[in-house]
Amino acid sequence: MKLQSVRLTPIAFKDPPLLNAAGIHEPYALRTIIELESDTGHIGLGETYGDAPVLQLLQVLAPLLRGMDPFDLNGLRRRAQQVVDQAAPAAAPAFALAPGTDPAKNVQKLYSAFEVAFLDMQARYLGMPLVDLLGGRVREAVPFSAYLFFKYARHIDAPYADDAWGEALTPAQLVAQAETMVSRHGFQSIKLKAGVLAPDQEVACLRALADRFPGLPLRIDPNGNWSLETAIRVGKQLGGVLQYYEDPCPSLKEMAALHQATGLPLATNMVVTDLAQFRANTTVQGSQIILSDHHYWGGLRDTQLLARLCETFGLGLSMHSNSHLGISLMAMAHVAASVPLLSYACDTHYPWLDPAEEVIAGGQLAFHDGAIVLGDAPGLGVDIDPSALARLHQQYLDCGIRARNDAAQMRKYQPSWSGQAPRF
Ligand code: GKR
Ligand code: MG
Repeated sequence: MKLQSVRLTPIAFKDPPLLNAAGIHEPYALRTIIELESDTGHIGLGETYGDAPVLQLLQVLAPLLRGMDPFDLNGLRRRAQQVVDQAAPAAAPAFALAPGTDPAKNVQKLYSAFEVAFLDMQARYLGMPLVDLLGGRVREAVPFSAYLFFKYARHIDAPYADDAWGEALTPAQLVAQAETMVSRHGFQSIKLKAGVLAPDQEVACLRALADRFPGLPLRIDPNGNWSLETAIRVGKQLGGVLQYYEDPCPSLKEMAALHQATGLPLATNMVVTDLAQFRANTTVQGSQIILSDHHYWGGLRDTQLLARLCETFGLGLSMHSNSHLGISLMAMAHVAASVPLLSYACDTHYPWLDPAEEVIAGGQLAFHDGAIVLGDAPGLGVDIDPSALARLHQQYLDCGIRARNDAAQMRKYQPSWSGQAPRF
């Protein structure tokens, strides 16, 4: 089997005004959709970042893949490395909250984007679900958590109608958001994206959630926006209700000091995002739970490797998320179903997706009791809806956004906004 065509389509989909430590989501989120086709008529799909710096590298790598055997993952890795080595030095990202914008991860990002599509094609060729190609399923259903955000009712500059979620800035509004999300999808744990309001207000929100959902595991993620002192104070207040405490402080050193001071299990998708940081963490123990993300950890097989390492070093494992569509969700679900160590329900932004903005045939995927249930369809188990892809590509061309920048977007509301962390 040989790769005959490699198509990249940048798309933009509507994204609600979700608040975070760096600022606020823009009216559109960007992704790149990858479609491979082989000389045997098999396809392979992938979904990754759509920001211009990543897209440019993907566009350089894509033609180098034509004629390749899709089983040659080492060949893919070599080519991804060459493309990054030969590229002009990457500029520092304007927006650094999400590890996906970090140019130091470019090889992993490029490799992962196509690795998923290569694996999808391999599995379709062999007529098996991707999870079975990855070694077989250790679970049929992959649990996800409700991912709550503080949010405004409307974007300052969206050319489309307000979303139905409304504003969420108070404990009552946040509880209402959680009720909708939990009753709609059956999630059995809740994560609050924090680092937005004053910490005491966020503590009040978490307490309101604990009162409304007794027994449901709760997490809070201020994305490194709290000083060590604040994180210790809040940790002592919330210790009893937290399943884990996610990235309260910005550095590994502070996370280690926080763990020492509170004994709380700390999770991260910010201070352990590659193997060098993983090694550093084993000596200082700044994080006890790694939130993996195949998009920047180097793909599905490297996620499996990370899971083995977490097992070896006695760490927990779960998954991080950014705004995404169904191809990414299925890639997450297939690899999560293949690793024995999946200690907690994974994060996903998927419930924030407007159903009309999905690119896969058949529309938005459904959660069953908060989980994605893997079927027996070959590969990732999803296909592209060509008309949705064309519409979302047109939206990309029209929207003018070329790289995510939540801080710049926030300056439209608050001109003096810096997005500097830690703010509290
Ligand atoms: O989408 O606003 C967001 C999140 O804050 C995202 O950018 C983070 O990368 O979800 C992520 C996290 O868990 O840190
Ligand atoms: Mg996080």
